Amino acid sequence: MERTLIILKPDAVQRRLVGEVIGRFERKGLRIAAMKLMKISAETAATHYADHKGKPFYDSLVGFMTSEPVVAMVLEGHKAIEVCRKLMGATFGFAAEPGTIRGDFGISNQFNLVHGSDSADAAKREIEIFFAEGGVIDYSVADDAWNAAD
Ligand code: 3AN
Repeated sequence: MERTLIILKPDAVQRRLVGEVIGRFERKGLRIAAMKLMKISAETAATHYADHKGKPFYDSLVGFMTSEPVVAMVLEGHKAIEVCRKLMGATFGFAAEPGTIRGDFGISNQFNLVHGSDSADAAKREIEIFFAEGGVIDYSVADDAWNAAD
């Protein structure tokens, strides 16, 4: 079992796509291990996007992510990181394949609805940033064994 940090960005919340996007992750076979509606502070955004500091879109990205509430969640499941990235689609909405979240609901570069950790190291780091106070719940679901079987 693997965990990943997913953020439904301000555009997903503003466009009332929270249920639609979470539904796609759930239907695929991932379970919610933690979830909260929150406003991201400037400090949290700077820590989370430290790798992008200095890039031309950095200030606008941090401004966008801190502008309105987001839903931060930890999803858990077999190969959760890769599965979520595939469901999300390519970074830019205009390039993302139809059938993916970004491909179906957006056309923008930066307003691309959802963030998902891109590696195991990133997932660990990002879960610690967004759920520093804890709140990630360990539990199992009935089909865990089916999903993890070869
Ligand atoms: P992903 O979210 O697919 O992992 P990253 O990590 O390369 O993509 O970029 C993080 C976020 O920064 C993206 N989700 C997007 O919102 C924004 N971003 C990345 N590249 C650009 C760009 N060239 N112009 C505007 N925004 C960008």
